[in-house]
Amino acid sequence: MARSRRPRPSMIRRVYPALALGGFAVVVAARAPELPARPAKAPFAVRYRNVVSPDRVRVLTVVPGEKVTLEVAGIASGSGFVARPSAGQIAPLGTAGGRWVWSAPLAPGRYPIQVVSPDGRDSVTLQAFVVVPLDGLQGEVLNGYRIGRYPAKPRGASSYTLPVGFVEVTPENADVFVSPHFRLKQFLCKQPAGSRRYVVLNERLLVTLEYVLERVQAAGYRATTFQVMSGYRTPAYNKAIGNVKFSQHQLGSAADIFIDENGDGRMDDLNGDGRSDIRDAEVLYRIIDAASARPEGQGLIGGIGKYPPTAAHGPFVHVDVRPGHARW
Ligand SMILES: [Ca+2]
Ligand SMILES: [Ca+2]
Ligand SMILES: [Zn+2]
Repeated sequence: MARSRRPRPSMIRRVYPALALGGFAVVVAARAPELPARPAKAPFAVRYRNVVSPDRVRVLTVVPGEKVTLEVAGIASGSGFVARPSAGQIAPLGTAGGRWVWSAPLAPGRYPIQVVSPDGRDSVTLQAFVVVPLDGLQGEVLNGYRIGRYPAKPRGASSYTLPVGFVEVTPENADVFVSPHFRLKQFLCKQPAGSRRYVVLNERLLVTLEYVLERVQAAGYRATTFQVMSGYRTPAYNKAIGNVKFSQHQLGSAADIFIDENGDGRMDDLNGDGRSDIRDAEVLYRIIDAASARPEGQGLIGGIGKYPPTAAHGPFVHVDVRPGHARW
């Protein structure tokens, strides 16, 4: 089966010569000039809750005043590591180093925390967001943004847990990276909105998307990121489009994705047959399914579904981080 292998000549990195800053030539990737030049992963991991990953940018959502344990992992000793919060209080845990409790501020907003290696050369940024708690939702609207009503948890459904709250998306924070290859705004619900918008983000979903992207690249396909056709869906929007009542999208735990390196807004021709159809979604689906079975993929991938194109959209793959295993 023919594949679009990387690198292809079209993926040329442009060099802007005269931008010499103190003698350094500035090199940027043509399609994503804002991405940092250094690798997406740090030589150490940071753990909080049930999330552990060396991604240099991570998302952390907390309720106002919440205390979260942060821990350096994946190396022999956490001694000498420093955690620098932009707000809130940080206190070391134990004497071995590399463990802290962060007490989040009370006001909703973004409060990045840097975890820096002993030599100061490596760091991981936790994009911490204090959310507007779910119980701050009065009726079905939050500050003019229509949320709708979360269905009560069905009995015995472990895969459905109500979100703790909402991240406010503003013009100032919409473009921030919540993982090395994904921005906050990519997960917004596709519903009409005024200036104040809200999103629910599952921290593990970002780790999963980064892992899947890595596996796609390892399989020889060109993918600098995924296009997120649908990330978070408010219950109001989910109902309006007639989706299942307990959709993982309402929890910020699912993304409908496709690869679009040629920028035509549609899944690329991954199997090289000259068409963009369900077979290309199947290529991506199989990679994600295989990724879920690998040791490092344990617990990262819950549901995977593949979808053919319609008049409204091209082919895509749904991936979510529900507990357990679902395939369709
Ligand atoms: Ca395309
Ligand atoms: Ca194809
Ligand atoms: Zn979906």
